[in-house]
Amino acid sequence: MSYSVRISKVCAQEVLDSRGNPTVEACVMLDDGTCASAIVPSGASTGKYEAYELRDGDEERFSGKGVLCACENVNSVISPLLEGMPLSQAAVDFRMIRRDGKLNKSNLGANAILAVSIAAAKAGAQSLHIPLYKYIGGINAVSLPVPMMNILNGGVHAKNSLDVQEVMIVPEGFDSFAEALRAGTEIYHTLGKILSEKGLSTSVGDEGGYAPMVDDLSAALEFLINAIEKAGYDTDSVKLAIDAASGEWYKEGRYVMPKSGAEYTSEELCSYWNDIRKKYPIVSVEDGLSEDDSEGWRHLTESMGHSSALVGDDLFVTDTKRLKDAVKQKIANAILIKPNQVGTLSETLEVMRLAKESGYRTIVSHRSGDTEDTTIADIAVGMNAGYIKCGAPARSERVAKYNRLLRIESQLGVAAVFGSDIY
Ligand code: 2PG
Ligand code: MG
Repeated sequence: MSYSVRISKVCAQEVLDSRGNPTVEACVMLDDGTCASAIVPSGASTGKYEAYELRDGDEERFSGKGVLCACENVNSVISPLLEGMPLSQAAVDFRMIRRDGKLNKSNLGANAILAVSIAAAKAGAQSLHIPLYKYIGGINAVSLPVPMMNILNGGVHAKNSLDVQEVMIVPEGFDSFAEALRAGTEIYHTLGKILSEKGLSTSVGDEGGYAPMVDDLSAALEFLINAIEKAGYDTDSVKLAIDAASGEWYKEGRYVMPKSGAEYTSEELCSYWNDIRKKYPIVSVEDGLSEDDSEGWRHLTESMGHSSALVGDDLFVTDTKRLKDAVKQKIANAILIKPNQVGTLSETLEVMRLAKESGYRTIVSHRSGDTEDTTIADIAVGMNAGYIKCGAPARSERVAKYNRLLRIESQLGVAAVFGSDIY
């Protein structure tokens, strides 16, 4: 889409994310007086093929995590590059990509580029007086994603005993997003009560899920099933999902779990996931194997692909080329979508289109370090993604996305459709 409005200025400033780490907020101004801003999130269990997050490395400020360089790149390189150009998302994004010149956007920083890319989309929507999801998806943007709610945290997101990073509930058997969110939230509160009755901690991890000292994954899953039932629901309508983030465990061809000390070969870990899948109502396993274990992924897809979503997060890093290769090799059947893994909105939408054409499910996702920015909710609706992953219904940066989806659902009214992969 191209408009007669032009970009008049772009600027950025350093703000904080939910872990208190600095991040980039960019603002795009148009010549019709529109001004819109966006803030980028930041991961902890980052995939090794992700786009480059530019940080200052000055140990005197925020232990080296400052982003003044990235902000300066917006103010003194990107702004002059875009000033005066007509607002067209693809043109804006590709001009920045070309100027950066590196595949991983390490010159300007993917954090600098993405903040501008998303702010440009918001400015476009605002200038046309339409919501962001409509700007992204036009008249097709009607479907609300099923929330995958990470209510029990482990891995590098929590200081507890659980090696698996996320244990989620998936309330999919409901008529609306609002009903699904209500169920998920009631289950979350019930889980809190169960844990505290057992004398376990109800303090939370980075994504708002509880982080108790549980024995292992089976114990965590049992807690969730108990909470689902005690809250008055059942496992026909509320399923389970996990994000193993197993790339964190992969050392010289073996999986070594840092907390429990357990060790697996790729084949053993595959069998473990298959066993867990048989015992529990699990519909999705994310990063069950490392991004560097393609042989293992092939094996996992053959053995489990018919019965579960096998989601590639670190495996794909929201990259079209990596997804294309996987489609050819028949690896995984679902992709996690994180705009900051690739660095522009245009590339994010491109990989989502490819996923849909290739029959892969799409799950739009937050990062463990996130902010009040709710763009991923609009991307999920705009692209009719089957699912969204944005943590527990606790901590404002997570709840902001859920609240945005509630508002979108009300706005769509009878046109709203809830459910996975309808289109
Ligand atoms: C993940 C994400 C979000 P991080 O692994 O899926 O839950 O974590 O942002 O730390 O990569
Ligand atoms: Mg993940």
